[in-house]
Amino acid sequence: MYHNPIIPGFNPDPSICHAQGRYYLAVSTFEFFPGVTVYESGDLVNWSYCSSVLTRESQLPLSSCRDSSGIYAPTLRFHEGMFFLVTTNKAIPMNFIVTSHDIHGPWSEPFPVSPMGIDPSLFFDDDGSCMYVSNGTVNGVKGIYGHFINPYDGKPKSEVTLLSVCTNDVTEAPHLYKRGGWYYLMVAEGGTEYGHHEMIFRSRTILGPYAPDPHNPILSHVKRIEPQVVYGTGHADLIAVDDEHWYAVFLAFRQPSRTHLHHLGRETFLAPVTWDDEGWPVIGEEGRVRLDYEDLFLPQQTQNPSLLRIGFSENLSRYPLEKVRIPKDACYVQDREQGTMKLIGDGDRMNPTLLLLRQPAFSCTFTAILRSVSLQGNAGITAWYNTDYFLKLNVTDNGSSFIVSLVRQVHDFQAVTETMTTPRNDCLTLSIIAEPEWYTFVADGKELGRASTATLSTEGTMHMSFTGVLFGIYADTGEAVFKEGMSIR
Ligand code: 6LW
Repeated sequence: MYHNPIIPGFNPDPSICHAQGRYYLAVSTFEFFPGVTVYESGDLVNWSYCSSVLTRESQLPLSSCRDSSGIYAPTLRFHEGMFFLVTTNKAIPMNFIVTSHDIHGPWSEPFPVSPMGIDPSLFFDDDGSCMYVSNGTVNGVKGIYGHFINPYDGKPKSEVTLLSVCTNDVTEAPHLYKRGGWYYLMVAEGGTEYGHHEMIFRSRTILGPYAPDPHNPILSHVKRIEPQVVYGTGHADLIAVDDEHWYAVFLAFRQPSRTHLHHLGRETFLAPVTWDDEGWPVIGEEGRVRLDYEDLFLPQQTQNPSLLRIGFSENLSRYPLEKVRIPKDACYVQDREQGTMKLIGDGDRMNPTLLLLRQPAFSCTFTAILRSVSLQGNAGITAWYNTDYFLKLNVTDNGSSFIVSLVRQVHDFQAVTETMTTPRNDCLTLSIIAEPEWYTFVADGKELGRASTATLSTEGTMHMSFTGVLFGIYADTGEAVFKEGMSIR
């Protein structure tokens, strides 16, 4: 029995590989730093944070990155003892590969690969050759293109070949597989929103021509069937546990309530894949997937991915913490002995001082404990979508009391809607209580106010908005000390 999403919250564009007895799954991270989050699992259903791939500014130059630009969909592969990750930095733009013998890194400096197009992918054939595949437009023809490369330096080894013409306006996330003497080319179509779906083609030779599966799409929730919670299924990657048992990981988003909006972002789902008599894969139940699966082949899901507690006395690289664009190390002062984290805000709107964790469930509570704010400081906790959309429980210290405010940033408008004063005790517990339609902000046990989750919905946050809500602590100006840690429960 397992429950979807297997990796909840903002974890889109999953790509999976198997290495040394474990499964590793990489997701895209856009303007967030570090880049490309990797999760690991021994059984496909219980996942935990493993590592992040792009951890140095030289690998992840995001200074000119607008919101939802930066790192687009990655593909993660393992071949002859080496991990290969290929992805796009939209902010430059550049497609590149990084390699590492160890999934925990350090990963190599990026080396570029072309042609440019998004969602690049690598396929290692039985003879060890490596094909690089991506979408793109060559000589005015929009399609999926492939050519052989040296995966250790990205250099081309053959001409670029058109594998498949795009018949849909948006065709992306191409992945190649081999089974039973066929090469399969799987792609997502329709854009990553409500029209998203997955198609498959096959050929006896890697260069094509690729013929479509007569049952396409092989994954689609485009047709609304009430009651519907899961939307936008697509961007899939396949994994074989053995010859008979195949699974697909893919992205989808959940709509929690009567509002036709979603704010957790695109999440990672898992569904069984069966092969029909003609040798075509079927994802889920003829392309529809469920939240709950009773899968006797897989073990029981025992981990609750929505609970997280991190302590400031711990090594924080064990946790999927994110910052934005180019974080400044000097603005984060962790004292592991004291179990505190001092944040220093320098008023830099584009590279703010904050420490974020993805919101993993519609209903959950995020809590942090503030010990002090000094030097005309503004600090607190936030429900963060991006630099133009966030909610903050902001605290200032006037020497005798804490002043707590609810700050809302929506589009180009910022307002302080509620304010209260609390006694200046040793510390101040701050919480965001999330429910499907509301965030309630609480300081010192007292409810300050609530804000609609619609404020932070992907639909409401402008065109080309690909991320989701994260919770965290921040300091905009001055210094703030947080103690113990942060928790989501
Ligand atoms: C991703 C691509 C997409 O690379 O959005 O619209 C990009 N589709 O598959 C960001 O997730």
